Amino acid sequence: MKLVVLCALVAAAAAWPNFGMMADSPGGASDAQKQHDVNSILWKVYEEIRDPHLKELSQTFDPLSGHYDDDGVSARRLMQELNDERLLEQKHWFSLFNTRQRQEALMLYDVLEHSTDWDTFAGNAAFFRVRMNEGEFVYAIYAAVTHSPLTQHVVLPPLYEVTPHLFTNSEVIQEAYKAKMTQTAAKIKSHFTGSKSNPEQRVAYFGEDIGMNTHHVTWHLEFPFWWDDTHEDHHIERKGESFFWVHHQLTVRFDAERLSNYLDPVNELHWDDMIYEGFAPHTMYKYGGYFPSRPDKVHFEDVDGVARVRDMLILESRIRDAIAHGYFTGKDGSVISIRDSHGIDVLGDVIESSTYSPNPEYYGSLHNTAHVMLGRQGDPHGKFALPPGVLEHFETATRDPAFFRLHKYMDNIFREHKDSLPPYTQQELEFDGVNIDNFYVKGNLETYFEDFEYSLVNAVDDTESVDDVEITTYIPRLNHKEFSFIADVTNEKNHDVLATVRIFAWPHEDNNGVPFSFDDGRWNAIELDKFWVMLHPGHNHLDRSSFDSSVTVPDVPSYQFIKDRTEEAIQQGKELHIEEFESSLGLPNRFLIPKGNKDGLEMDLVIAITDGQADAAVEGLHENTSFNHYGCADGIYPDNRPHGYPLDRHVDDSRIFEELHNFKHIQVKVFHHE
Ligand SMILES: [Cu+2]
Repeated sequence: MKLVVLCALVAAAAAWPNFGMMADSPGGASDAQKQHDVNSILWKVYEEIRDPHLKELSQTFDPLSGHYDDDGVSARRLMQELNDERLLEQKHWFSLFNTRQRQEALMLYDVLEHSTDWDTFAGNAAFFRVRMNEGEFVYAIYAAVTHSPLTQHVVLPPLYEVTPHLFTNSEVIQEAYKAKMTQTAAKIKSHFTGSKSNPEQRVAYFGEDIGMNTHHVTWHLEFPFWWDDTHEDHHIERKGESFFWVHHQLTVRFDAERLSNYLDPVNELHWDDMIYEGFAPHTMYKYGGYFPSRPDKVHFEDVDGVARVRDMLILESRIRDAIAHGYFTGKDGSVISIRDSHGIDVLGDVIESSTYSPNPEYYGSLHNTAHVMLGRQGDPHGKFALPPGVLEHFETATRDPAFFRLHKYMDNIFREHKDSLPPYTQQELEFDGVNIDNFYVKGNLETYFEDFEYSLVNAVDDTESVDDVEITTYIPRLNHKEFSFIADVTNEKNHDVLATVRIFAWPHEDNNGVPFSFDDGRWNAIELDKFWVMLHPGHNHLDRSSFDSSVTVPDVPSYQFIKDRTEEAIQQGKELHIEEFESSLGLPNRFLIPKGNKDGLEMDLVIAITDGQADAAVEGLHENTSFNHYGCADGIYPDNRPHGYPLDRHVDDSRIFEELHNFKHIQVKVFHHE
């Protein structure tokens, strides 16, 4: 429910009959009160609860007496597990890819999701916070706040300040402990993992950016692979396709960052090939030791209890067979055709795999198993009792450069399917009566690094009798100057027409200076923006700021900022207004364009204006362009077209595009300012 108005309204109205405006927030508490409780329940999550009311609730609340829309089935189930002492101990690592741990976290998610009033939600949160594993607890809270109609307007505090260990180098964490022990305030400099002898270090700012990590974690929270329609109140539309798209965009963006840093695009990882790049995470669990390392150039090994390399090859060939056939086989032997625009959605469900996969028994779970396989290559037989690897957490996965190689492997499977569809014809792409006369960028495409500071106060242990000292860390992060896309567009009709504006860019040439073909370029296209406008008869001047891009969101504000604003609202009896931060699903706006370089990273920039009436799945899109294009977990996805349209299909003859009046293709350069 964290998505913008357009998506949220549709589902909330259906799922929650009492849904109203912010003032009478559903569930019997104000938004500010809910925000206060969520802030407090996640604060110092490894310590005792500090908020007196929640602390009392943790002792007095009885989950069996709460109000639920499932007759208390979920609450009774979790209480039974608790009383039977089957739940994972506290102060132990947690990984979502561990089946039993995930089930436990989801048992609590179910209890919260089925709570119909705030007293029940907050009571359960307090009760289980002191009785369940902290990692499971945090996951359940994040998932429930994301999806519960009760928490529609609650802003989740940045995960990197709730569980900083997963985002911060261990050297910095140790400094933080020292600062706490000596009661000396500290502002600690963070470095990216690795040394300058490692070429991968040049792009570590991408995989280790905490805003990018937040985007990735949030996507997986909004579109969970465990989401089961039989237990939830709605179906998540185009989840498999969104899985493809969000990872495709990370893949092509990472390659653009590499080209800017004079590195070759990544090669795909393969089961019968070597894993060339090793990785030393320099990250530790709060409880459970260091994340395991992997040396350079190791061959994939079977992982005990997970899968054999051979199993992975078999799964892959079954999926490739289905692509070649143009259909999957369902559990009951039914034929599920994928030779159309919807095919990518089925393929995404199969590859991830999610509960939406038509036949997980046969096609397996390529993505999730691959993450665990790769994560365990440091200790495949469990000889050293190491905890899960970075790839076994969405928070940490992108730190390992092998993540992008693994996703390139899956991205190429997706491409095989997309290439099996017929190219769009000129007729399909035309938008009659609409001409783009001029297209350019106003302002400079210029990137730079800035220092970003965040708090580590939740990383260290303490007790109520020991005062907090300020402990923060700062790390460089990529940003860009503001610029605008300008398009002069003529509408030859004598009435208004609704139009969809789609803007993409791709690097002009590879690391050897060889220009990409239009077909390769368009596959590597970074989506920069998508919005709807009403074109009036005659001339229209479109001026779209880079800060308004629907691909991106503002960075999540600090935990302290959210707490301060909440307390202010409560004290003054006012409404809380932090809605611009309700969704952290998009990429941080800082990451809109890839880092430039001193020669200027040459890019192809294209704009396509297509028929908005045919594209729009919802009314009024031109009045509210702030939807998030990475998907719409709880409502109708606004665009009828496939993600990446009109560049999503193979292009035999680029003249088809170049001759369109509703398409423009220019070259630009992105510079970097040291
Ligand atoms: Cu992912």
